[in-house]
Amino acid sequence: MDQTFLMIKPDGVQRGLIGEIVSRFEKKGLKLVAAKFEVLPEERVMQHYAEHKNKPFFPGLKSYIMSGPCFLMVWEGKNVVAITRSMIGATNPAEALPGTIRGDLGVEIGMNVIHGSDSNETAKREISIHFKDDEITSYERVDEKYIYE
Ligand code: DAT
Ligand code: MG
Repeated sequence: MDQTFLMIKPDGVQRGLIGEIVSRFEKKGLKLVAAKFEVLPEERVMQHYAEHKNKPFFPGLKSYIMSGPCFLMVWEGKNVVAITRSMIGATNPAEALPGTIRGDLGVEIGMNVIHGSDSNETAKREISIHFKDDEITSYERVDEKYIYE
């Protein structure tokens, strides 16, 4: 089954949106297989955002992402990367459609509530940055036979 890395950023945590956001993915029929709550250490922020390290917005992004605890998760499901990216919405909440997490819950690009991996390859890389293999569980959800044909 496909997996993805999702992370509620410090603004989402501070605004009390963890439950709202987790609830959306649960109700969709996706399966939570790992989670942790922590302030990200600098080393993992650098690995996670390696592709952005030379961008002008990187210093602001780094201090924002380390400004408080994040809620890190691994979710599993068929096509989970594409499904969660579409549920998250466009990078800039001002452009994200209503009904998406960023479209419903955010205003500015620098406070866009949640991170989600953008491909299966990125998901594997990001999961391995933030979780050890033995922190990822494997179980059956009782409703799976009414989610998958
Ligand atoms: P996404 O989070 O939608 O995958 P991304 O990978 O292009 O977007 O960028 C990572 C994060 O960096 C994004 O969630 C918010 C921030 N960011 C991206 N572009 C930005 C910009 N032009 N100004 C400020 N922050 C930006
Ligand atoms: Mg990205």
